[in-house]
Amino acid sequence: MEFDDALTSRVKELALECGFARVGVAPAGPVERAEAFRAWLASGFHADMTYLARNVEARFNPAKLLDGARSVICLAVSYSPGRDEPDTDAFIARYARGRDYHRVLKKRAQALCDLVRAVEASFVGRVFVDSAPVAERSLAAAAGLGWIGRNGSLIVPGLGSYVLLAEIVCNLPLRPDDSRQSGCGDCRKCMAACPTGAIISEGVIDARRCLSYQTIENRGDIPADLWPLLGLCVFGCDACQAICPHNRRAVSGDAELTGSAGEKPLTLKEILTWSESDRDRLTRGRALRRATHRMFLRNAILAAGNSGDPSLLPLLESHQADETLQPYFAWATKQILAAGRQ
Ligand code: B12
Repeated sequence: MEFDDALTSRVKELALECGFARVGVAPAGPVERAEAFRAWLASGFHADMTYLARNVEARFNPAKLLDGARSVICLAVSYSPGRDEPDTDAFIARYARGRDYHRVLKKRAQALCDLVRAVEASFVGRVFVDSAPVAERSLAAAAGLGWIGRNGSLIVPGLGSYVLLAEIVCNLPLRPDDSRQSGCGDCRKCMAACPTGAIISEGVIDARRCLSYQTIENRGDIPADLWPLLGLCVFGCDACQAICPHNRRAVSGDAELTGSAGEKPLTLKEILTWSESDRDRLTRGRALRRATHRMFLRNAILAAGNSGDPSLLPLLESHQADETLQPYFAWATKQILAAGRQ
């Protein structure tokens, strides 16, 4: 295939102008790893995220997502705090502390499409941000943005793994980048740091044990054996990323995503007193919105139990009457009372 090197360089310059920290190109053809993905599904590691089992072929072949597709422009933005941030007693995963990344990245990618079209009128492209069956990490790795770490995340040299991904599948003949070697070396800190042992082998996560799945995706009940392991997690978990040496060295990321643009950190006291409309108002425009009011309460009650903080007991009691939260309430109360006796 003939590639247009001048156009490739111009597209990459424009991507940086649109606010992306990294850009790379992958060919719009079959991506290796479809078999590993199928094996992951067959093991049941996807829990109840049954949508992942649909359209596996398209997920690993972006050519199926656009007629005439030739290239995938892979884009990354950093949300790294760039320092050790003090956490409150309600742990919110870093990716969800700022504005909703789907919106932020989509807007920037659409602006990039407009600029590319102005340079090359024949451009046709489709933007994806976690919005369709697209193997985003595999594509980003194929486009040389970084490597897949033992924690399963894409690690970008200089940025670490606190990055979010977007793609533009397009018809332009862009030159693909080379993929990179892993930079994890012998380090296995992430595997040891996972509170639930969810990293069952290198880069393979059993979502059923992952606290990110349990607190953000699981709309039913969290298995009781995980309650004490949840720690203070109310929305997601960063244990396998916070320990990563590549994140300790990373520079700070985008203010829109890190929450440094003005979002106030949440506390257990606040969440435990939220009404449905408080939750609605305070999660608007944020990735936090994915959890329902009941999920926030369920998670905050468990975190309160793990905090051992007696000042939270009266707030817990206000949820006693909710039948669906009753087992969590009973357990958390017992934990706090037991902590007080020690
Ligand atoms: C389902 C999902 C989850 C699930 C399952 C996670 C998992 N590890 O599979 C849950 C809810 C647990 C989850 C958690 C998180 N998620 Co999530 N999630 C997704 C989603 C929608 C699909 C991922 C998927 O298909 N998983 C199944 C596994 C088997 O596939 P995979 O992770 O892509 O793994 C493949 C690659 O690693 C590849 N591979 C491995 N080695 C190599 C080597 C080479 C050379 C190549 C080419 C490929 C390759 O093979 C694997 C199998 O096919 C993607 C968005 C998307 N459409 O891709 C976001 C996504 C992966 N999530 C993201 C984030 C931010 C998170 C959290 C950090 C959020 C949090 N803090 O709570 C955690 C991290 C947990 C972890 N350690 O993985 C980001 C990750 C960015 C990054 N730096 O990697 C994504 C890409 C969203 C985005 N648009 O930015 N997530």
